[in-house]
Amino acid sequence: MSKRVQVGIIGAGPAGLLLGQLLHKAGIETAILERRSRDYVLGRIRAGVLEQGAVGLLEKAGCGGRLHSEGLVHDGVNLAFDGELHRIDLKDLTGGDSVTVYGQTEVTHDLMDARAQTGAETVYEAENVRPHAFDGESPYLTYDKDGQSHRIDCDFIAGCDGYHGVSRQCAPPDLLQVYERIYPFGWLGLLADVPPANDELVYANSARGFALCSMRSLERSRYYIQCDLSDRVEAWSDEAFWDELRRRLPEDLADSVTTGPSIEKSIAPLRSFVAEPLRFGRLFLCGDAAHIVPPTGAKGLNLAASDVHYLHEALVAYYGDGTQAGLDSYSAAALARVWKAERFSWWFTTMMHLFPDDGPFGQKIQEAELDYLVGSRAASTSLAENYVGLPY
Ligand code: FAS
Ligand code: PHB
Repeated sequence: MSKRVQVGIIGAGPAGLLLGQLLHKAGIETAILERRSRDYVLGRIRAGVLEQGAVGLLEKAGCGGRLHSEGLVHDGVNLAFDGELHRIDLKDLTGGDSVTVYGQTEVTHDLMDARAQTGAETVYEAENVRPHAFDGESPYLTYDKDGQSHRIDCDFIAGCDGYHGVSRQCAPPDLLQVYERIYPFGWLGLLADVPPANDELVYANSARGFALCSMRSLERSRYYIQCDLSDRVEAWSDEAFWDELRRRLPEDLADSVTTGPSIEKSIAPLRSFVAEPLRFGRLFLCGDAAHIVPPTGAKGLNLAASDVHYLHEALVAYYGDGTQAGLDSYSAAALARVWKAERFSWWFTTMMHLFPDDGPFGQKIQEAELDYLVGSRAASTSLAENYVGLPY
């Protein structure tokens, strides 16, 4: 079966769904092909913090309702080390900016519901999705569904299919340059229906390793502890998690942790990764398909949003008056912001985690960096402006 749309999108994660929604609002016809089921995509527990830029795009996509009624606006974030809590006043240091705590699951839910209302083509459980002929003027997508082969002709293809997707794999190897750093630890995350230990996020550097106190609402908490790459989630009972988490927090905060049964528990590896360029003819890479950051800086989902911003603007200009300028500058514009977020995420990860191989000198450097950071308005401002999100 064959069909034609203007933009074919691979992947129904935040990048694909947000791009589809913004293009729909601009009268541009899209089709989204997602290999998993709707419920599987919604079942993935991932990001929790939105920059103001991402909030603005979700409002533009018509998905600001629940975000504003249920999202939690945070004017500050906290660093814990040497038994003390140090607040970074995001709002004061950035002249009024903040972040919104609203889980990626909810973002995806809102975007899926909005997409469904448009009636635009969205195929879940699409198998063997592949982009074709994107080096020419007439690219197309093929996929299988219920034993039938399908083709979608389009003007452009957006590869929004994440780190393990097919798009980047189809890029000409001689044109693709990748940059990567693998961290020698992972994050063990736990989700529980218990009130958060603190009203704002707390990033903790302790002699036993990193910990993060986050949340999804005032009734649902999200915690992480740094773990070994050899760790298996089955080896961590809820009790063992809660005990280790509290050992890594200042005493007063540890006493404020409400424990309870986990509703999700998983281990994620940490890597920094960037693929360049983001354009191959009429195929554009967007979001995790193009780059990965360690979640320390809460940038992954937010970078997907800024890529979508640049690509959506470029496509609207192309279909508006035929200009190619935005399409031609997409890769450089998106990568300029990506690399700044990669730097911030690498810096924050390096400062907050235990690197046993760095020895006592490395530990002392971390202590000096943290001491300088909380004692210098200039250093705190740098953290704050990166955390709330640099301008698009
Ligand atoms: P996604 O990976 O979300 O979506 C890609 C979609 O494409 C998926 O639905 C996938 O099923 C689909 N797909 C893949 N291959 C396909 C194919 N061949 N055909 C069709 N569809 C295909 N970010 C943060 O900011 N904070 C965090 O705490 C955080 N935690 C994370 C934990 C984990 C385990 C992971 C993996 C990521 C985490 N991230 C976090 C980053 C994450 O939020 C991503 O940045 C975000 O999901 C990016 O969205 P997309 O680019 O849409 O990619
Ligand atoms: C989360 O709530 O999942 C979260 C928040 C901030 C981060 C990473 C993850 O930096």
